[in-house]
Amino acid sequence: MLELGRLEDLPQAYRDQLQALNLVPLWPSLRSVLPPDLPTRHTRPIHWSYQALRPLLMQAGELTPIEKAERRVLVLANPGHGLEKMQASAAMYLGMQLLLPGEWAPCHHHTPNALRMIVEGEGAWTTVDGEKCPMRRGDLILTPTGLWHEHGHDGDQPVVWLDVLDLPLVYFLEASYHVEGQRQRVAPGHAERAYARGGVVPTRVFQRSRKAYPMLRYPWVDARAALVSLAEDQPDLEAVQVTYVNPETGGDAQNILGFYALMLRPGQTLRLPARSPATVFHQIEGESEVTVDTTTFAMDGADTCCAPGFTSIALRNRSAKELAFLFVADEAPLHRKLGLYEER
Ligand code: 1HN
Repeated sequence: MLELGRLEDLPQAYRDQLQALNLVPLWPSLRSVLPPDLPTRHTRPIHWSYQALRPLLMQAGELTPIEKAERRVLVLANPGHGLEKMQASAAMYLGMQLLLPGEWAPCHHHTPNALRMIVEGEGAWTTVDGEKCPMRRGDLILTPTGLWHEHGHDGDQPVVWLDVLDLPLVYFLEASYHVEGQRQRVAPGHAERAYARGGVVPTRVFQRSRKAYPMLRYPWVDARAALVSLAEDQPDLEAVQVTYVNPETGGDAQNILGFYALMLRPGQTLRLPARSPATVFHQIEGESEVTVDTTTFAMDGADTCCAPGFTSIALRNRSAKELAFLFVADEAPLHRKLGLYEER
């Protein structure tokens, strides 16, 4: 490969003149923005233990009232990006949010897309675009760009969920902002009932317009049952995985990030190809092991980890008897839309 000139090779007076005119020579930086064969990734393989973070999240509940937080969240930040950037990967933000009994996280909407994966507790709900969605372990609730949302809690135990947002990307695009609103009026209907079975969708006889996001809550009982029946139907299927989709289009549930649920049979090891997007794993049930290139994480209940793009990933169910279930989030829809998606 051609050896390129360095900045120091240029006379200081010349460099000063460039700087005064807001000009930069490309060649000293060309290799760093366009490295050979493999992109530079700031995203590091990182694991966040739920057992370790939970006491600190509960402490946040004592230290900071909801009125002083709006959203009481500990961000799962990737040190490779710098903790202050609050990024798990180039496009993904992750946070563990705590809502205590009786609390209300006020209504707003914003440009980044959000998703909740419920971790523990009962009795909380989030109202998205007028639909009141109960929150139970493993449920996935979409909060797509621009839709009003607020969280409340009528139960008697803390409720915790994992937030996944495309905030780093939207912020990078200088398109991130929010709008405050009033408590929503709850409309009748729960789309997960209207879209309860695969293969059939409601016929729109009188209703002309279609919602961009027809289904907001994806109950864990249904996703889990889909995985179990897929595994029973196809005993030789290696990757027992389902994609959370928009039931009207069959496309990804949201535009930027992709969401999936994956089942590992007892003792199973699943090797995934290296792909361009970064991936996040969250243990819903059972215990597994995630190996990213040469780094191995033991995943216990509600643990979360991330893998940079272009790494090889192996998933292993650590139990010889029990099934293991993982929630997976990635940047694949974004990479596909941009024409950047690769598998190696
Ligand atoms: C947000 O609006 C929520 O609505 C959670 O619960 C996390 C992180 C960054 C920006 C907005 C929520 C968020 C957020």
